[in-house]
Amino acid sequence: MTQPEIRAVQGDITTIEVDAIVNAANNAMRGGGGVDGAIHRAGGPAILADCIDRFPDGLATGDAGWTTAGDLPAKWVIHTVGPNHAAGQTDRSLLTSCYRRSLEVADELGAESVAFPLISAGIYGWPKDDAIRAGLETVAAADTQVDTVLFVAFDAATHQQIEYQLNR
Ligand code: AR6
Repeated sequence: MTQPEIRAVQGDITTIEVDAIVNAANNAMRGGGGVDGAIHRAGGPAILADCIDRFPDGLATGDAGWTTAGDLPAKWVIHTVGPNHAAGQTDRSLLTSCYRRSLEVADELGAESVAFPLISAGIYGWPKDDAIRAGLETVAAADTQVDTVLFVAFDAATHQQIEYQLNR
């Protein structure tokens, strides 16, 4: 059993040079707002084309699947669908499943480094402190060949919150 090294970084996930970045997508997998919109904008149309091709029916909540990363520095985008807390999906196992399934997909790809955004913590309204805890504890307990996992926060305050939980 190997566990990855976990680090917190601040910035725009589309610029991070890792093997795979994770997208907080929706069930349809045809783009959206937040980090999803940023990834499709920065990666170009190849990502949407691959989503349509490989996921004609989209993805279930809690599941993950990969596409090309198009023009991004990463090799792959791993799309995962977090629970929409704001719409009443409060089953935490769906959120932890996103992290676990994303790392399983990373293992299928042979990705050694993976960057996650805070899944469900934006438009989907999962309370941020618990979204951080769910991500960190699931990755820390995962049995994966991935050796480095970055948690990417868009803003300084969130980055500090992640650092705090990581170091306690
Ligand atoms: N880099 C890193 N983090 C980011 C970036 C970025 N470029 N942009 C936003 N974040 P969200 P969700 C942070 O709303 O809550 C979309 O429409 C953001 O501050 O992107 O899972 C999808 O299509 C927050 O902490 O994802 C779905 O419909 C985190 O990423 C829905 O939103 C997640 O916020 C998914 O909502």
